[in-house]
Amino acid sequence: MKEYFNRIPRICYEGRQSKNPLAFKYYDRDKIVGGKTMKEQLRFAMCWWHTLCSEGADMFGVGTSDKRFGTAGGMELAKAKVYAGFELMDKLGIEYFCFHDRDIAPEGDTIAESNRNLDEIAGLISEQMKKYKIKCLWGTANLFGNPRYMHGAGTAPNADVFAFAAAQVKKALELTVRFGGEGYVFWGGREGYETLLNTDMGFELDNMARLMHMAVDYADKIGFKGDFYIEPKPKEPTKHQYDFDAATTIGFLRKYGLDKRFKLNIEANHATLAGHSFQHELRVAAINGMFGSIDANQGDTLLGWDTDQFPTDIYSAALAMYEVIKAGGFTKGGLNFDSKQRRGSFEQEDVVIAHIAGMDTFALALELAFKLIEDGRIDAFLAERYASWRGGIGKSILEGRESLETLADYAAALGEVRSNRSGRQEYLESVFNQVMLNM
Ligand code: XUL
Ligand code: CO
Repeated sequence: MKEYFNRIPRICYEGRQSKNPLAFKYYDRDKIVGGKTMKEQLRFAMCWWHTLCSEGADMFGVGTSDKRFGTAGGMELAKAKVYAGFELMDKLGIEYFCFHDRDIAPEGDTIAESNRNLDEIAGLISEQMKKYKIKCLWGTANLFGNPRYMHGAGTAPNADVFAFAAAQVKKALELTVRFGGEGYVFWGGREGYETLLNTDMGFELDNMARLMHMAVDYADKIGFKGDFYIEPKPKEPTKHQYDFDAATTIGFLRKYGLDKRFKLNIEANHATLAGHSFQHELRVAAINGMFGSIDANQGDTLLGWDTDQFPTDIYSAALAMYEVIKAGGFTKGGLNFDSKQRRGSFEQEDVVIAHIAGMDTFALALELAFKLIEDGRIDAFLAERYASWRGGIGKSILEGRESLETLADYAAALGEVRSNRSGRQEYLESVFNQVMLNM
């Protein structure tokens, strides 16, 4: 059988002293952390689109990485990607993958032809899943690449376009069920606007929800047992994406009665584009009972677009894992590397080194997050900070025994607030550093 990553051995854990670029320094898959193995806690997934399709093209030039896998293209290439992808996941010890319909098979001239292509490749993927014991984390439909989606898909002003989007979602759901996928993602794609002058925003949002309700109904019909997710993103490709951030998306889901069926897939770089931290978006999802999954990557703080870099920022990853643990850990979700190596990192080794860097970062982040919780100083500080709600007037407010009138009397009797305490931000940040550096 052809070996596609022929310069890449099986990637093993060698420990923190190792200087071997093709080895894990921190990701020790069977190590128990927080009562489960690292592998079970982190649930890493390879994303088909960047890892097997993106060649590093940008608006100034064509790609630099060769992702033709020795083929002339078309279905031959789609098949080669299946073999190459499973070989790569196996070598890296990644147990899940995520896909768009159009990543795995080329679009044909008709829906029937596109679906035949998908079925043929799905057969091959199912065979490889069995062979390597690799699973599907989630599937999705690419409702943004084809020119027909120039004005949106579920939010298109043209009903024919909506019908094409529905056809694609139907097939992508069937494929996800066929692969036993644990989730199905709606990322807004071109669901947004360039100018409100040509946009009926309320109607477009109604239609976006209509498409999602149809998806839920069909998923129930075909026995989909996974979670539905929306992946918030504020801009790019449209100037304003309707799923701007976690809070906006939750408002949308509640307005349209979709909140019981949907959770959020939080992507780090999308959070920063929205002007939030990764941790903030995870916290918003969690406090609303909608934390689901993560697209693991990072942006560049000096750039205003979605650079989708492999995550290497331990600080941000550790705070993210702290939120994940506090939210009860992953159930059906996981850490999908929606990340691509830089355009200049074009050699075969680079895609592997990039995944190693990302996996090591999250392994360290996982351990650090548990250490922070074990250390207890942050939780103790928080408990103390809100102590006034456990007795006295605070308790009475929480129990519903106070009103504006009674509180006005209470405040007047108090004269002034003398019980404020420091927020100790610098202390808490130094606790974080101390725990991290003493690990
Ligand atoms: C785009 C993005 C997508 C989704 C899946 O920014 O993140 O790749 O993750 O459609
Ligand atoms: Co993503």
